[in-house]
Amino acid sequence: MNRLKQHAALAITIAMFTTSACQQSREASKFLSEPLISKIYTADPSAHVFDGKIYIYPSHDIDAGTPENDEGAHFDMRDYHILSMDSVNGKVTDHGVALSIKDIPWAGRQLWAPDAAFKNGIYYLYFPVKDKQDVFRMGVATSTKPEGPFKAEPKPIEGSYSIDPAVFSDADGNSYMYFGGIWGGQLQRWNNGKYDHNGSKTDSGKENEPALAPKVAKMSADMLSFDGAVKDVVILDKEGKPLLTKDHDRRFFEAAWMHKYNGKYYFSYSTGDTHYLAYAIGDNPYGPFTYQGTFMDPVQGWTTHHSIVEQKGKWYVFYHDTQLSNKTHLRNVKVTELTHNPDGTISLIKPILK
Ligand code: FUB
Repeated sequence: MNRLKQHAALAITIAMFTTSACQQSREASKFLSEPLISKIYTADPSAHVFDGKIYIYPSHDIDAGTPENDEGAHFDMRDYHILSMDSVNGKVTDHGVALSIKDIPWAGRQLWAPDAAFKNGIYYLYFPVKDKQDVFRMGVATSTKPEGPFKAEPKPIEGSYSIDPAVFSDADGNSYMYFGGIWGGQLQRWNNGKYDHNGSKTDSGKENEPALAPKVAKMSADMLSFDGAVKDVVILDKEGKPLLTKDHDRRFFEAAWMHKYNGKYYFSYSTGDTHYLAYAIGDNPYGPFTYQGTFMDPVQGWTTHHSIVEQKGKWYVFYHDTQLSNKTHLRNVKVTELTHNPDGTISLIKPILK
């Protein structure tokens, strides 16, 4: 190659590199945060601090080739991987398969959003999966290590149904499971403890009635079953009236989470079809909770699901979007800081930068 050609080749290489670097930084700058891992797709991150370290219990999204339908059949997940990091911005470790659907004797299909808890030296992994009759139930699996592997109990938790378990342990040692999800999460098909296989696919039809309530159940001392009846989590507006079904911007859809801040109980959730993360505050784990507002604007992607956790005096929200794939069912988990204002409200987070 003569000198002129060498210069031209170098100029082209530099131009290509600069263009691609610019594109990447333009692309990256659209989002508030970057995916925590990119080797596998992950979603619905339930984060906990165990032994000072952050452990994330996410769904493991895969492209199973299952056609999309209104009931979320395309979210056809088969196992869980647990992620950990010493602190936010630290290296993220994927601990590999912690529990596989083939090792859950009663499971049919679709391992959806899990959560975890720790008590008396045992780690508990709670998970929703459809049973062999295609009804979502909650299972529990145990391990002596936060990252698993976990061994599933032979049967679902008695009295459990629907999706998205979030287990909150209070300072007095009592633990509670919050759960439920409408539409694909099947909550609208449950009435007085009975499931209607031909029930509605959505919550429409009762627009002026109180919205379907998420559920809460106290956990038994061994964390393997419910101690007593499942109760409604009542969410009221500031006038003390229940949120209505037609109030899609505010009513509960799925992705329950509970955290405690300054002695108050913060129940947070996704509004589903309107894609907000919202929160309501109460004085005890059962509520009622008073709706406060949204704390995260819609992410890229249809679903939005989060967890809120404190580490070293800072609060974080773990969430997901579809930055890596731009496909609804192939998501990636992210984290950003969350701020409680002096009056107890939570500052609004904008996950997409304008
Ligand atoms: O990951 C499957 C489902 O999508 C979850 O259970 C919902 O919360 C939504 O994120």
